[in-house]
Amino acid sequence: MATRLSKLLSLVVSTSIAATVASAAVGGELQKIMKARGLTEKDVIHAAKTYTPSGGRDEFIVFSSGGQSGQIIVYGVPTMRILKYIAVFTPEPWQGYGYDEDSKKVLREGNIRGREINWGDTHHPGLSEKDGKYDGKWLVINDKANPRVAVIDLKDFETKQIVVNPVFKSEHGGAFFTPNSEYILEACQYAAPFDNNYHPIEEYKETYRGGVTFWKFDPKKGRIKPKDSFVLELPPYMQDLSDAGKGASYGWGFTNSFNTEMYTGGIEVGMPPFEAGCSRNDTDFLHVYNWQKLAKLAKNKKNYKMINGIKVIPMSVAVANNALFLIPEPKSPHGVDVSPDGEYITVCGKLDTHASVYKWSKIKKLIKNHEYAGKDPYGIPILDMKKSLHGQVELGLGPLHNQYSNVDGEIYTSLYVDSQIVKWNYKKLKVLDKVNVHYNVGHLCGMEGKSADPQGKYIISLNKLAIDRFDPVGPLHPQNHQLIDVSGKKMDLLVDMPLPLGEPHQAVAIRASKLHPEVRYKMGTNTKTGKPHIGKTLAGQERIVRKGKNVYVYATLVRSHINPERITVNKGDTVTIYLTNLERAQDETHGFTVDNFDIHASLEPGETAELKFKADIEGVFPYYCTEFCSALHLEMMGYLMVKDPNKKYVSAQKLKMKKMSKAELKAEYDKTVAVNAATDAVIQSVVKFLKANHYEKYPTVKALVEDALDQYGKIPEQKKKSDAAVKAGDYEKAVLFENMIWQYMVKTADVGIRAKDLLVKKVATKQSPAAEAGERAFGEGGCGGCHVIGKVSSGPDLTGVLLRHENAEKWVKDFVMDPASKYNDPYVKSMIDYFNLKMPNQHMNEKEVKNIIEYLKWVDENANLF
Ligand code: RUQ
Ligand code: CUA
Repeated sequence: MATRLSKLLSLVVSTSIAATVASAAVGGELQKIMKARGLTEKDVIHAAKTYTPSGGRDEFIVFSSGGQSGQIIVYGVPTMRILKYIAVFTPEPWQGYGYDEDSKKVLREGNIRGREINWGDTHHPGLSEKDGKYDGKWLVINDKANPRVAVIDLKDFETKQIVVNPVFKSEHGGAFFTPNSEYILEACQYAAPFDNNYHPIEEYKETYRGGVTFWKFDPKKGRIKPKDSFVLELPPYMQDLSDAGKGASYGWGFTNSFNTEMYTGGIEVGMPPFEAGCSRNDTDFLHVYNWQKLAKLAKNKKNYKMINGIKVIPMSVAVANNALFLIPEPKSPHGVDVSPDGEYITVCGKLDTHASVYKWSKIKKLIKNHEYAGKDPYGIPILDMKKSLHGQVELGLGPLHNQYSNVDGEIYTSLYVDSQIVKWNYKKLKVLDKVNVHYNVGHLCGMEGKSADPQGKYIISLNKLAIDRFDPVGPLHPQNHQLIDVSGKKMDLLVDMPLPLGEPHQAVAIRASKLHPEVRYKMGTNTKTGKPHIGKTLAGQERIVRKGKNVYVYATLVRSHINPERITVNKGDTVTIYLTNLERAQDETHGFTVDNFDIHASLEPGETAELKFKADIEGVFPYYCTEFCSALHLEMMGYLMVKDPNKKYVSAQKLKMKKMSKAELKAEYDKTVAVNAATDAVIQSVVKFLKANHYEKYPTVKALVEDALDQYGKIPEQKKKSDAAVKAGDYEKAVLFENMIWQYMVKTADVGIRAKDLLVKKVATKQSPAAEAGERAFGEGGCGGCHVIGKVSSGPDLTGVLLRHENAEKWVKDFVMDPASKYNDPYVKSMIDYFNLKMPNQHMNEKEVKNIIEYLKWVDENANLF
């Protein structure tokens, strides 16, 4: 046991700590926890591999499709912590998506034939590429149910564009970028007529069609250009997953299919079901096409037809130009995945136990020599399967998808039926390892595992069923993503993560360091277009404009008020509210709603949004900020008052309130001014400290100081108004302005003190691990409730406590462990009298108290900073 434990500890404990000390100290406690929670050594190692301490970051960021939620789920690896849901095809109120006018415009780009669609079946997220590597700029995802593709900007993780496929009626094999983000591939799934008319199923072979759409992408602007995009018409085989060639196979694309039988089912007329007829043949077809050539063809009118506003290249044109071929592949295949160098194309046969590895150089040679094994009923040349294959490997039951790693030849494949991930070598055609997953894995996600530069390290298994893995929450279970460490010879399953938001199909992972999201927008930005918003409103420009029955409100939000605070309109008016968040501070988002009107906006720093509604009911409606943004968040509100212009309102003002005398008001004014002067003195002392310690040298501190000064800079304007009120003899108003000054001072001090605390940490001597643990124990043990370092609060200041007593370390230790034993000590007695409080027993252990003493030593070393 002793050796096993020390082996474990050397993994768990940082090697910088002397191993012997560490195992003695941590071992005891760790062992206790392991016993109490029933954890094995292996469990603890898995925890250590995935746990990240508070404030720590992940190495990779995963974008997972949100399935039927129509959203995207963002989480970190290895912690598997969910960071965000990106609203894509579905309204999402927190982000205001679908509840403010600008995001509604994006969502409504997804209307099909003039009709609103408010959900999506998201399947395959794709990251933009440069030279086949992820560049961290754009993310796209497809909707299988309503054939659409959406573009998300990774600067702010917001959906910017949705395009509808005008000819497909269903779509699955997208969205996949070509290696320089020239195009996004989107392959059809269920074949259907390209036009919008009725065609009887008996004419399936003649009038139903499959296809691949090539969406032209502008990688600079991050938008799809539908006018420059085109569709390749394909037979009504059910096209499935696709992948763009890269490296050796750059310029080509690959798409699987099933139901090359072109079976159409018909249970209701006594036919065997679709599933029986569509898997009769031993093989289906891998479609191989040259998108570079097709793109050139699409430039000339004679090569395409316009259908529903998009260019469609007929199969015959593609065939005549040597741009389309078929290769047989084992029946009902699913994933097709091109190797990092583009030379190998691995196809998994859902109903076959094999993976088939095709070799690009062999395919290329057959194409070059026009060596065909035959033609399909539509005249498309078929290449010989054997002559195109590098080889086949028996993997297990239900192979679906593949991911590559950083090791040459290494590939990972999901086995749906066997509930396993298999690691094998696609060059040597050899199985290397298998690991069980829970249960029925669909896709799997490697770290940049489908790019030209896979990073290895982890595989995530995206399981379709969770069954018994989590606490039951009703018959609908969460989905289960499992993280697997693949850095060693054997795969090691680390942890389960439940995902409760639709069935996530595929996920893509990118190195976190490649993402550079913004902290704030340029003031007044329409975030959906990136341009200045027509409703941009700066401080001082707030106004309400009426044009007939339209009322336009130009409003601003800043901690902690909304300007204007009253909006009065007539019943029947259409109200447009432009809101600008004037904050520049990091994470200072304000939300906005008018109660009862089904509108909501989320305003990140610098953002302007537009809300619009018809004030069709009379009444008084509070509006407020919906994000807890500051201590005075609840006060961040106003009233919308909707009057009926045809009604006469009788005044209800009956109560005569006693008013304050002028002398009383003057006294209140003087008191407020004095409080402000005292608060300002505190601020000035903090500013002095910050300057003396060169806050500008530390970017995080500097940003906080700038935020604080932002607030402080608003004071002179309020002061002017206060002075003017005094001059006019209106002390009532002057008091209110002085109060506003105080609010700004509090906000300044709030951030300023945070900056000071941070700066203290930067300039103070480095804390020993024990002192660090002591500070934590001090905080968690509740000591801070009475003791504030550097200040007398409801208990004495502890700076210098170790100098105040003889044999002080022992004295403090005894006192903390058993305060009552010293209640009669004359010094303690005097303190109890002074503060009218007794030091309570916080039941700390000896270790914690020792650490706290180390922390207090560190405090004394740096006493000049507090
Ligand atoms: S699919 S579980 Cu919709 Cu990507 Cu294979
Ligand atoms: Cu702004 Cu709450």
